[in-house]
Order: sequence, then C-alpha cells, then structure tokens
Amino acid sequence: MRFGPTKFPEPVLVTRPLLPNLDSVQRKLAEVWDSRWITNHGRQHTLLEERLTQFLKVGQLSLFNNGTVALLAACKALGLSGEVITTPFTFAATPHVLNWCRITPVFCDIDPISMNLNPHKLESQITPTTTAIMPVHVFGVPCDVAAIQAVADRHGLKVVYDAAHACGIEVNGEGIGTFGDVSMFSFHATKLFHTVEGGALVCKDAISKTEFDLIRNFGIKNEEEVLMPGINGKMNEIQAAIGLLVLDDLAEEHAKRGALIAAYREALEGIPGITCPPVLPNVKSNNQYFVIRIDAERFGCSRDYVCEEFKKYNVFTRKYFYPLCSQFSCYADLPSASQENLPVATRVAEEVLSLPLYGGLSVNDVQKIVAILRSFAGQKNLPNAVAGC
Ligand code: T4K
Repeated sequence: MRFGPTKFPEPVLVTRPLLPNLDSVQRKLAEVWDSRWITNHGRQHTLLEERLTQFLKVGQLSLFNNGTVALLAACKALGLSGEVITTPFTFAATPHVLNWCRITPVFCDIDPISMNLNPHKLESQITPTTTAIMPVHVFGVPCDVAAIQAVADRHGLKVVYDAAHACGIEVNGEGIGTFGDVSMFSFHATKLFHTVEGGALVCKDAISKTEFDLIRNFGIKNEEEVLMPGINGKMNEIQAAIGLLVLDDLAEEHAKRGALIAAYREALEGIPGITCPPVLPNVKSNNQYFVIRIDAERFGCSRDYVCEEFKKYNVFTRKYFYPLCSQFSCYADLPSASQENLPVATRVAEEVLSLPLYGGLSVNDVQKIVAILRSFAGQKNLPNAVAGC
C-alpha cells in the first residue's frame, strides 16, 4: 500500500538509545550500591568483559570509558608514529585520535559500494614513515579485511580497525574483531549495544590485553610500580551495569530493527536515484544504521534538499559523514586531503543520508518516511511543493 506524505506529530530522530526497563536498572543499581564498589574494575566490569568477549567472538577484550580513548590507547600500545593511512569518510574521532598521538593521518580514497577504505588505493599512499593502516567498518559494513591485511603484511604495517559501528557483526561466522592487530568498538548511547558512553579494544592475545589494561589505568601495575604514562580510560560500574542490562535486551531490539530495515528496502525499491546499503550474504549485520545514497540527477533533487525538507515533516535524518574529515580545517592542508586524491569519497559524502532506525519505530512509520521521500522526487525546482505540510 502507498501512503501520501504526512507530517509526524512528534519528532522522529535518526536514532534513539535502547533503554532497559527502569525497574531492572534500579535492581541492578541496588546491587552496585550494596557492593560499595562503583569504579576501578569491579564485579559488573568483570562480568561485562566476560559476556562481551563471548558475544563478540573475540580472544581478549578490554573495556574503556569511550571508544575514542580506547583508540588512543591502541595507538599508544602499538607504538604507532609517523603516518597512518585512514579513510576520510568517518566520524571526526578517527583522524583526531591520530592527531592526538602526533601521527599524521593520510587520507586514502574509498570503495564506491562498501564506502570503506579501498585496498587497491592503499599502496600508493605508503611512505617510509607509514606505521599502520586504520580502516573503519563504516555503518557496520565490513572492510575487505583480507586485501587490507595482504597490503599490511607486504609492507610490515599494523592494522588497527576502527570498528565503532561494528559491534556484533560477523563475517562467515567470525567476529569482526578478530581481524587486524586490534579493533576498537564504541558503546556510545547512539550505538545498538551501549553503556551510555563506553568502548572496548579487542585482540587475540593476553599480552596485548595486559598492555591495554595497563594503559587505561595510568600505567599502574601495582601500588608501587607505574610502568608507562597511561591514561584514565576506565569504564565505571554504573556504565558496565547498564551494558549488562542492554545486552539482555539486544536480541529483541536487533530483530525489531531487522524488520524495519526490510520494510525500508521494500518501500524504497524502484525509486530512481535511491540506493540502499549493500546486502552481504556472508555477513551477520548488527542493524545499527540504515544509510541510503541519493543520486541528485536521477532522483531529481539533492541529498541536502531532502535532508532539509524532511524536517518540515518532523523527520530528522543525518548526513553521516558529511563533510569528509579531510575537509575539516585542521586537515584540509594535508596533501592527501585534496579532492583529486579522494574523488569517490567526495561524491559519496554528497549522497549519503542516514534514515531513522530504532526499535521504537513501526513498519508503518517507515512506510510514511519513504512516502515523504518519494514526494520529493523531481521537486528540486519547486520549493513550494511541500509547503503547508
Ligand atoms: N569512530 C567512529 C567511526 C565513530 O562513529 C565514533 C563515534 C567514534 C570513533 C568514537 O566513539 P565514542 O568515543 O563516541 O565512543 C554520535 C555519537 O556521539 C558518536 O559516538 C558516533 N560515533 C557518531 C557517529 O554519532 P553525534 O554528534 O552525531 O550525536 P548526536 O548527539 O547528534 O546524536 C545523534 C542522534 O541520536 C540525535 O538525533 C539524537 C539521538 N540521541 C542522542 C543521544 C546522545 C538520543 O535520542 N539520545 C541520546 O542520549 O555523534
């Protein structure tokens, strides 16, 4: 059934956090209160590390207070320096972490379908000072991990995955965190699994985990030994407790979002100029984002027009990730930031639009959102077409 465009009575945001039932939060907090242990690696923290290690199918996992600090710790632990090759099509945190470690981010172009680092473009960016590659599994679409690893092996480079979007993703039954030297997950409130703020580093061996654990606790080994200049990257007990509760509700939220994604795909089918995210048969998705591409010429109006017009219907989409990180004033002067070096990323950033996706939406809501989108087709030169909605 097709709907006409109608305005939502309440704002529909791009996402809403999964909130555990308040009674269960109170019970859990009572447990924490009784223990009188509220941070510095308590019981909730230990339990969450154990459960996430299993859930993510990884060897070792260290919790952090957020994904950005976790990524900083990974760069420190691996001793990265000089230049690190990364994608411009990511959240600001990715290049900022490199900058904070006095590393120069070198931007490499992306693949037009996956929107991830294009492994075939990597080699031309390597210089004698390159120490690592930092790819991002953008919107949970896995990078071409085999091709990236092959380049890294040929040149003796480390691979640090920014897997902020990829919690719960599996490739051929393997946890996405098993690839590369280390992966960082973000558990921010806007992620499907979250701890309000939080993150983790995952790796294969216990030696690396020991290093990550030291760095996140000021480098303190024991009361009398400080082994390195670490940082405060600790996740507290309240965050960990929320994480345990969110984990209990995750399967249900995942299924709800799966149904919404199916509804989006069905409703969007056949709209000229609209492309849905790729379907990857060997990948278990986490249903965290639903990002379409809008080809302005074929659809008849630009992504920016759509994003603005949606607001008149109380629908608040997001342009993740526009502008490209390479366009930020702090990076724009880097040689790798030039548009000629990044033609695909430049185009993709003009086309992407993240549509609302969270369990509180209904299939009917999704159909209404798509009906609104359909009504914009070809309206570029008719600015009054949606007036009075
Ligand atoms: N690497 C990548 C590739 C990343 O995407 C991120 C974070 C990181 C690294 C760093 O990880 P963390 O250090 O954050 O763990 C949001 C998140 O804050 C950020 O974590 C995330 N990426 C990024 C993609 O999205 P904003 O600035 O877009 O968030 P904001 O406040 O505009 O919220 C987005 C939507 O969610 C809004 O429509 C409102 C809704 N919302 C948000 C919050 C916080 C709620 O309904 N409730 C809430 O509590 O960055």
